[in-house]
Amino acid sequence: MKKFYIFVASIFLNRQPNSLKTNKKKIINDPVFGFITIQSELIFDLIEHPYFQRLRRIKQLGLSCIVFPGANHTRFEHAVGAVYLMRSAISVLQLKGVKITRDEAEAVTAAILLHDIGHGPFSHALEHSIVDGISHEEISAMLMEDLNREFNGKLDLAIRIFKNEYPKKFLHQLVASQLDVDRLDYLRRDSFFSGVTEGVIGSDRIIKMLNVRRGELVIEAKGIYSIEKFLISRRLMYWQVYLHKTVLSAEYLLVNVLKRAKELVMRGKRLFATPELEVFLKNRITIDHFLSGQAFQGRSLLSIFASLDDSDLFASIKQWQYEEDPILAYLSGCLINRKLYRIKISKQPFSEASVRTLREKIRLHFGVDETDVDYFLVHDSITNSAYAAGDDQINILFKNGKVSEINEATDINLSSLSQSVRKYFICYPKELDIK
Ligand code: DTP
Repeated sequence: MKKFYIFVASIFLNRQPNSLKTNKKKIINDPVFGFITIQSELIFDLIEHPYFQRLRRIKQLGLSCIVFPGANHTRFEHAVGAVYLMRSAISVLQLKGVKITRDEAEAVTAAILLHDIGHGPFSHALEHSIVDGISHEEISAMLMEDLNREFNGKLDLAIRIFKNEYPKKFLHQLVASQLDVDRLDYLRRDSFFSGVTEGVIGSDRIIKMLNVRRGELVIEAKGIYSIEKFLISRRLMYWQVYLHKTVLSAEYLLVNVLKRAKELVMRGKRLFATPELEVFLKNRITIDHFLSGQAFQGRSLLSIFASLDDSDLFASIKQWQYEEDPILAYLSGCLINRKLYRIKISKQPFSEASVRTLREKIRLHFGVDETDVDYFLVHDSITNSAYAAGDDQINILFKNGKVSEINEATDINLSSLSQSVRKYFICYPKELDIK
């Protein structure tokens, strides 16, 4: 009878009752790694959960697909790929005599599966636009705590590992460090889907070379060339794909669309939006709203966030092209029809005089107030460093037992990869170009 009630309740909740499923095994056909078998019941149940299924609707690379049309893969397959690599890493380390218990293996796998669960629509592109002052890692941690309550504490250890509160530091390093399985998966995957072969790395070789010394992850010296290639690939992928100038132009347009929609809604205008998106348009959501457990429309903010995805944004933006507000209509139309702003990149900041001239041109061309010029002009800088030596450095283990940081261990000069590279950019509508 109890099973029957669970079954009926699950129909109303539009969920299949996991407790009634007998065969909790899954084989996922991944285009990068082939067939990935999910053997653990906990991992199976987490994958089935709506919080995780939402990742199918969040693009891994925000709007990179506007330049690389194949780059439509999602956070879902990235997380599953990272699980596959985590399993390989665990087996390699166990074979080398590193003690990892069955519970630890399951927990570190759950941690990597859920590490990106806190990403919002379009991943990094809107990270600070949807919610202010809180990172996706912090939201991932909150969602894990929420799942942990639902899973009766089965994620206790996974959360400690994720937050680096567990004594075996190398387990956390496999999830989040300069050489974690997150990066090993995303470089290969993003390279595969974007078609940019510069990102291909020898993840198999790197994993085979993993070891642990004094509780921390190290790479055996034979793997040094694979690490050099990994660092260079990361640098190339950042500049060639993630921070490609046209991708930046599109992502800032998206940021401005959302900013304008918020401004109008806060002034009392009614705009087309799903109930979930409406909460984020009507309120300036900060970390405090999450921490205080504030509810909106009778639902917790966390559960509202956990049902927001790319489709909420795209359906609205399609509609906003026809809004009476000319700025929102213009920005939305530009994004939907790929009429992207011109973007210029420079190693030096753009002169104040040139920015002032451009602002004036925009004001006259569009007939907008000085404050609204910012919707048509983006003027900022971007930075990236492929590797940041520090507490969380990549360490190489030599045959004699000596451990050295990669920069000391390698015979080439990798120091430029540790430098933070800054580039300045300016974006504005193409029709303003001087003919
Ligand atoms: P990292 O490990 O590189 O420090 P992270 O924020 O911890 O980065 P994530 O997995 O959340 O790790 O993000 C990395 C992924 O997001 C990877 O697929 C590259 C992509 N990415 C990063 N920045 C951008 C961007 N501005 N636009 C598009 N994609 C991006």
